[in-house]
Amino acid sequence: MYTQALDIPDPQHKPLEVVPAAAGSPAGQLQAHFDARIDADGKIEPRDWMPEAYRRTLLRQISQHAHSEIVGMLPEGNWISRAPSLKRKAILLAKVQDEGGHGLYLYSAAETLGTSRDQMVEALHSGKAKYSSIFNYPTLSWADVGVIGWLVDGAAIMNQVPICRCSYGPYARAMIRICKEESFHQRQGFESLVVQMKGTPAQREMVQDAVNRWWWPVLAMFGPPDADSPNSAQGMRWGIKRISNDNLRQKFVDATVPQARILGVTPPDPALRWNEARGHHDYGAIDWDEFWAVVNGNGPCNKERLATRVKAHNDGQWVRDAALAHAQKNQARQLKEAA
Ligand code: FAQ
Repeated sequence: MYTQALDIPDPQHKPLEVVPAAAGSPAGQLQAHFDARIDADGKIEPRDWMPEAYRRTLLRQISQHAHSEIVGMLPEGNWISRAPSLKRKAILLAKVQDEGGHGLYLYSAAETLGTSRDQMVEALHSGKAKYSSIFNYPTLSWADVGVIGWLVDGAAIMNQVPICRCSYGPYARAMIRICKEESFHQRQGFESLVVQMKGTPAQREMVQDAVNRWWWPVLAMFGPPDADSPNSAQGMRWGIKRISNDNLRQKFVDATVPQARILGVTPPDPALRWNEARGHHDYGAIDWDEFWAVVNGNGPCNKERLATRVKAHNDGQWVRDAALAHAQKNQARQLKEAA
């Protein structure tokens, strides 16, 4: 349903404004080399010189992204033991496991920028690091699991396909596999909803109720409007961000409205209509006060999500200790054999 074909160039994307190198200075030459590579749409690799601000921006975005995948396991994870059939349970288990895998690829990509997994996990657990607002909303019914696949994974793919062309090699390569898996996730969510919509009136109502609750938080997931997005301009000049928050949101609405029609659900937005002149759907105002409240830790489930993550991490300490002891034993044995 969603493919790499979604990744059309953003007409507002401006090429990097090359900072002139201070003639002959080694720092200037490094900067000029970096700028030229970005300008030529080349890749920056971990051992390449990069400006400190580029490294910090990537670290911020990739670690936030990794945390989102890990915290994102929780809302759907709540339904693994309550899935309505063995088939749905197996699918959900695999999906949640995939999200864990995405978090791990992304932590690995972030580690290439010179930070440790422990530092990133500590930032998440202490509440310093951000993760996606969307995972602070509750999953109240089984229909929520389908709607997360359809809408949340759908929004995630829309945002992430352009990151496959990110200028930082390890992030771009991680995203290729992640997007393939997210595409499967989105389809399974849609398929689950198709089945529910063919069910009883109560099942159809349950799906509509889930759509009503998730629609607006999903639109907010793309981030603040371009005019209020402090990181966008630089991120786009560096080739980290390829399409702006508002343009991605618009692409998502345009792609999703026909899917809603096929399903037989109505997005909860009276202002939603096709605008022939613009060639896009118009949509109503997003509640940005709610978005910032959630981002700043005051959403419906922020405290519960963090507490669950911290507990899972602490409960797993014995596994990390055992793995470390095993590795140390193996290393000692190998040294002895080599001696
Ligand atoms: N939630 O200046 P911008 C998924 C923050 S993965 C929380 O526009 P930027 C898979 C932003 O960090 C979902 N905070 O920032 C899945 C910044 O704060 P900072 C995650 C948000 O970086 C599916 C401030 O607002 N995806 O769903 C949010 O240029 C199903 C100003 O914003 C990614 O992370 C938000 N929604 O653009 C898993 C993709 N939006 O750091 C399980 C990669 C903005 O300055 C089940 N990330 N903020 O303190 C990106 O593409 C970008 O980082 C954006 C934000 C677009 C999220």
